[in-house]
Formats: sequence, C-alpha cells, structure tokens
Amino acid sequence: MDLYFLPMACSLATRIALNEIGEDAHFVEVDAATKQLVASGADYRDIHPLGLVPVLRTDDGALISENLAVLRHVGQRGDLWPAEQETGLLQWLSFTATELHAGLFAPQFDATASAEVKAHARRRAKPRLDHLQRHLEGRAFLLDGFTVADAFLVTVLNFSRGCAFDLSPWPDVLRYYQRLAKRPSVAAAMAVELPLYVAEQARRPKEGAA
Ligand SMILES: N[C@@H](CCC(=O)N[C@@H](CS)C(=O)NCC(=O)O)C(=O)O
Repeated sequence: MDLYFLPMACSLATRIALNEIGEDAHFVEVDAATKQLVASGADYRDIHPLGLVPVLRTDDGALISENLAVLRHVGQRGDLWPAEQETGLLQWLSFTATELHAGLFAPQFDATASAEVKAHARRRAKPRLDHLQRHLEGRAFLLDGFTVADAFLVTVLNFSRGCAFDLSPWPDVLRYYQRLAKRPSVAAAMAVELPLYVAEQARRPKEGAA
C-alpha cells in the first residue's frame, strides 16, 4: 500500500488511522509547490490530475483519492469503521471535510484568497464550531469510540495552529483537540511529519526572492 501525502496536510488522517490499526504503508511525499514526488522527482499529477492528497495505492494497484474514500478503505481494514455507526461516520466525515476543511481552513492557507475571503470563512465557521462544541460536550470521541472520523477531525483542527485560528471560544472542541493530539497514534504521526513540513517550508522560495 502506498500513501501519497503532503506533510501535516489532511493526508495525516490516514497515517493516524494506519498507526491506530498497526498497519504500515509506503509513504510517498509530494512537494506542495512543485507537485513532484520528493524522492523521485516524478510528476504527481500523473497519479492525481488535481495534485491533491491523499491518494492511496492499494496492494492490487487501485488508486483511491478523496479523504472519505481513503479513510473508509483503511478504517475497514481495522476496526475504525464500525458498520453500525456508518451514518454517524459519514455525517462527521462530511462535516469535517466540507464545513471545516474546505469551508474554514482551505481559504486561510490559499495564497490567492483575499483578506476578506479569509475573514468571511472565519465568520461563517462560528455556527459550525458551535454545533461541534454542543456535540462534543461530555464526549470523548465523535462517536462511541475512536474512528476514522476522529483521525480526520484532529488533523483538520490541527490546521488552526498554522493559521492562528483560536479554538478557545469552543472549550470542548479545544479540549478534544488537545487530548487527541496526545493519543499515541496521533502524536507519532505528527512527530514523523512535522520535520518534513519544516523541511518543505525551507525549500520554498522566499517571497520577494529572485
Ligand atoms: N476533496 C479532497 C481535498 C483534499 C485536499 O484539499 N488536499 C490538500 C491538502 S490538505 C491538497 O492536496 N492541497 C494541495 C493543493 O491544493 O494543491 C479530499 O477530501 O481528499
């Protein structure tokens, strides 16, 4: 199994899920700026035309893209996709993908998004986070136990650090994030990817440089 990833991006959720179920994979790093595979220099767009991660290549050679599909595939290899909670899984995975990842955080990291677009996304996120706060009050996980939905949510909430988005107005969301960030599968995934992220940032041409 190959996992194509960008350091500390949403593909981290799949690494967390793999850690959680004790499976290894061949992790293939993509360079965010050039869209080349870091090790070989090959063009990642030959694998995913949009250049997006994650993509999982299964052992029989099938390519799976989109977080929800990749996480379902990995979750079902272990016990992170409980069939009896499938509706809840889809609900929270979709909420995380659309309302938080695409709706709130993607514009914050988009160099072409204006300050007004970024501010609008932040305002629009408030009722979404209120909703998440109400759900997480008194709960350890999104559903009955740790699932791929938690692997995805902790990954996306971690983006708040990179764009100075303050989670403290939602104390149960913040507590959930801080607690899950210490979970061994999550902490180990971050420990591997953080140095790769720092190296990737160092490779990027500095703004204004020739
Ligand atoms: N709809 C996709 C979105 C994935 C996505 O936005 N991936 C980001 C990293 S978090 C990415 O690959 N960004 C690179 C780019 O936009 O060029 C999914 O859920 O898998």
